[in-house]
Amino acid sequence: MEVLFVNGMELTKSGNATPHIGQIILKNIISEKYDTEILSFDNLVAKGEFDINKTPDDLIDEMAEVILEKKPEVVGFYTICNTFHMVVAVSEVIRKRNSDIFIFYGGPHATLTAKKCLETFDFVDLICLGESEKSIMPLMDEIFGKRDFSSVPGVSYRQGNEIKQNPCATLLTNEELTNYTQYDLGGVLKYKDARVLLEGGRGCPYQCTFCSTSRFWKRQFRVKPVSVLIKEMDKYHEMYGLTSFSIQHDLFTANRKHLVSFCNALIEKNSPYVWRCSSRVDVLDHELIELMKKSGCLEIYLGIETGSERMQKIIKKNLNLDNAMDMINFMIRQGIVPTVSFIYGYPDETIEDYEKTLTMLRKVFLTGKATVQLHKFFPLPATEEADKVADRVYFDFEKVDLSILNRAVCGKRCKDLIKQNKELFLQFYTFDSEVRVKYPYIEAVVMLLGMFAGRFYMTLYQIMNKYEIHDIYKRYEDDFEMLFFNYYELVSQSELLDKLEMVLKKIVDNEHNDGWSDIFRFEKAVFDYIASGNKEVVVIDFENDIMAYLKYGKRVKEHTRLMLMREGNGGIKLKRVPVNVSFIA
Ligand code: B12
Ligand code: SF4
Repeated sequence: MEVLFVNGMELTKSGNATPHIGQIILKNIISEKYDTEILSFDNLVAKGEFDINKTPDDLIDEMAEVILEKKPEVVGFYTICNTFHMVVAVSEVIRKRNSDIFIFYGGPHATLTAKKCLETFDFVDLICLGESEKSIMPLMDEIFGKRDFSSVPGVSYRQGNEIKQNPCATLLTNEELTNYTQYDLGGVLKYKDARVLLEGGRGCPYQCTFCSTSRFWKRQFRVKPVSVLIKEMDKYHEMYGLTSFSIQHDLFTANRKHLVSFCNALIEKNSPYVWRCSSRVDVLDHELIELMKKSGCLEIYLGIETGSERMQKIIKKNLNLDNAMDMINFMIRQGIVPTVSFIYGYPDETIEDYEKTLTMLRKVFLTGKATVQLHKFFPLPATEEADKVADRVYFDFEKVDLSILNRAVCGKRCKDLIKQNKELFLQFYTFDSEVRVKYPYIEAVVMLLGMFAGRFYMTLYQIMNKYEIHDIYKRYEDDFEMLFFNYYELVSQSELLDKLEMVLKKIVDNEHNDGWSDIFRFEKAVFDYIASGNKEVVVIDFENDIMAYLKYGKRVKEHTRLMLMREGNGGIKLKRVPVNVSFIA
């Protein structure tokens, strides 16, 4: 094997098998000349072909072993903030085991930390900066040729004791992007119901202070021509029968004219496709949302980031929050599901700002039709927000954001790397602020809201309707702390859900005077019945009239008996029966 591209080093138990668009494009470019393969460890985990039940340090050796077994001459790693330590640790082992292998990096994290990375790790031979389509072939020709990189665009490399950085090639135009479509998503798409990751284009014209996208793509917004996008969708449909698309672009909706013609084209051809994308509320309006829905848009990811007008300005997101709520509500009325994402723990955030975020998050949750996310701010290298705290951060393994570091596979070697190289691993460092000290485990609450929104919506609705999120947090802080610390020790998703359910039950039992226990019991019974596949009739008694609650949202204290039964199509039916009727098994 000549070239091996490596990605997917999260190694979570659930296994994240999404194919990586960038590496597929690069592989396609060089495959005509070089024997090239892509290796995703997360994909192997998902397929049960890479066992992660080993000590974290053994996992590093094991990953290096899998790479070495393929006997590559060149190994290129995709780098992203959350797994950069794994990439570095694995690279070090590879170099020790076989010093002939050329090791190079690409992707956001290495691009944004290139100079420091090459200065620090002598086993990294070269870094490709940013967009790499125009660099990859000349680079390969030099690696397999004279190894004179001086004329390869957009690379940084070591020459003697000096770090050289070549100017980047011009970024791809909308039309040029068209040349880099990857129909065979690495052979991963086998299932008819799979969701295709379709590259919509690149670059976001905004410059939020916590985000690294603007630096990476140089704020140059590009979008693939409508005819090309539709052709790609048709091709996936033709090849695999696929109809569900996830359009990958930080801001697919930035160009109104393009978006309108994309939607109209789908409507005109009466397409069977459904699609999702990311957007900002301030580039949308009612008319556009209606059109998007009509053309098959099912979900829109919205980064609202903060519920405080003051913080909106500080992080340069500059959203009008009344308009944001209006757009969210309008999407819901149209039948589009918004995923609304917030961040807390920014350097300049006060308790007042933060509580405004929680209040807005609660408002969104109470719509009953949106997914909410809350992330802890982490300082991404080369961003404006990170600069504000770079001199007062410290590394505390227990305080790293749950969504950024998979602690279960971060062992001594990786921890040492992180501790010794603050600048390169700033994203795993933390700092104190009044909000971060007062609410250290708040993500666990939002996890509860997110993971249980479908299963226990009415129960959660009752709780959220009565209490502000920060009040609930304070009442059950110890339970949330336990959950947080156990998070990565839990063997499976179902174990995590069981623990979450226990916390929810505790809240419900403590507040039993409101009849919440009945609603909780009802939702649990329905879920368990569905999950069990049970075909027998099940009868359950309640202190309250659950049907009245379901119908009118009102609590009526009256002994009720409900019957759950399976329908012919596998669905379930719910029927109220007189309390004096009993069933003989
Ligand atoms: C789609 C996406 C996802 C998908 C991933 C789907 C997939 N497997 O590709 C999902 C939802 C799973 C995801 C998750 C996360 N993501 Co994300 N994601 C994106 C997004 C929006 C688009 C990526 C994309 O496909 N771009 C298009 C392709 C063509 O570009 P590319 O992958 O960068 O590849 C090009 C270059 O990087 C380079 N290249 C890539 N690989 C290599 C390898 C070599 C050897 C070389 C030489 C060059 C090279 O060449 C390619 C062509 O030009 C980007 C933002 C963005 N616009 O890039 C964020 C982004 C990459 N994600 C980010 C983050 C933080 C995450 C999470 C950590 C979030 C979280 N807290 O959970 C997780 C991590 C998951 C993981 N380990 O991969 C950050 C990374 C920041 C950083 N500095 O590292 C970004 C930049 C978003 C941001 N605004 O900050 N993400
Ligand atoms: S957060 Fe979103 S809008 Fe802001 S710069 Fe990043 S991608 Fe653009």
